[in-house]
Amino acid sequence: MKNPFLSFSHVPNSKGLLDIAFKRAMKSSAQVSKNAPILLKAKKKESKRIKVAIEELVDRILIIIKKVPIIDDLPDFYRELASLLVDVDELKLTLGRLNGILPILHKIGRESSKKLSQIEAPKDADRVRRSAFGRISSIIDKQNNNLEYLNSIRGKLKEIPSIDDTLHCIVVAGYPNVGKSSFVKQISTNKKIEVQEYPFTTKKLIMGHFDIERRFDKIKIQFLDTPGILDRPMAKRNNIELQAILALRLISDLIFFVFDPTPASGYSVDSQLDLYYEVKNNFTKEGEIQIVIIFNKMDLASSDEIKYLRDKLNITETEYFLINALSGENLELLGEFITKRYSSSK
Ligand SMILES: Nc1nc2c(ncn2[C@@H]2O[C@H](COP(=O)(O)OP(=O)(O)OP(=O)(O)O)[C@@H](O)[C@H]2O)c(=O)[nH]1
Ligand SMILES: [Mg+2]
Repeated sequence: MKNPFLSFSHVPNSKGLLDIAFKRAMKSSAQVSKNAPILLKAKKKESKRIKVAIEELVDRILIIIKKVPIIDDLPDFYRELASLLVDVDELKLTLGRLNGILPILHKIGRESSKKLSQIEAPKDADRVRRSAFGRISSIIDKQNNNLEYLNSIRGKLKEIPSIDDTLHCIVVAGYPNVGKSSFVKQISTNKKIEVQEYPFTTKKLIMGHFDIERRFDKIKIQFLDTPGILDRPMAKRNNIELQAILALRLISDLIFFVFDPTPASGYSVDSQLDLYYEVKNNFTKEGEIQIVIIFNKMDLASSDEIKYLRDKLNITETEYFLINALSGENLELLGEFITKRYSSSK
């Protein structure tokens, strides 16, 4: 399913809303016969302006509210990810506060109509309209923080990758700084992925694709780059690490676990091993989901470092891939592995 937050469009601030509403109001024209008394003309003109301004604001606010997906109704992945990225209770309260001003706007409309019906001089109609616009402005201005808040969370939610659940999804996980992003960037179509020499460069889930060419068609495989995870209790993990956990738990159908056998990442091999076992024990659905072991940074790794990791994992030469994610060395072996594994699927 496509990221449901893509329909959550830009939210204008209070000034933007008021500018549009008042501009439309001032351009509106009331239907009144040419020969009508000046007082009646003035009343109709200003009454129409107030009505148009209020209708415009109510419509726009309702659109803003409707475009925010109802998080509780979303599929697990999007619902849980949204809860990691934003405070869902605060979002609900914000929408409630915005919704709460609608009856107040309607009330201003009714009160202004009553005042207009009581005036005796045409110039008083203008005064009533100005006072109504003043009250409207102050109510909308008080919502500015709420409008800006919606816009800020929109920025975070629209960056959630769209996961196509009709396609396979390989989740690439491991410790920070081991080369996960370098690997996904190298093997997938997504060349915009950021790679840096410091840990926690990746702060969100990022999608790349890998195409398996068949005789008559192509199969698209999704590759999900994830933030690094530290070996620590789940309750201590931050919302960045938890996004990776969420991807492992809910959308992987194959896990690529990347190790850095060298000291380059700044994290010990033993901590990486502890994380590996945690992932293996918790996210493979009792063997249903395979973990592919990748030793990265082969250009830096000594044979002792590789042997140490291999012995600790108790695996043979054929049970892991040794790669250089920067140069792409040996990546074709992984490409062949993926092709072999998935080429017979739909
Ligand atoms: N020498 C060498 N450096 C590598 C290799 N792969 C990645 N690097 C470097 O390792 C550093 C981290 O790479 P990233 O791809 O950002 O690592 P990451 O695992 O995505 O890191 P986080 O997003 O912070 O978790 C960068 O400086 C890369 O240039 C490799 O195979 N060899
Ligand atoms: Mg990264």
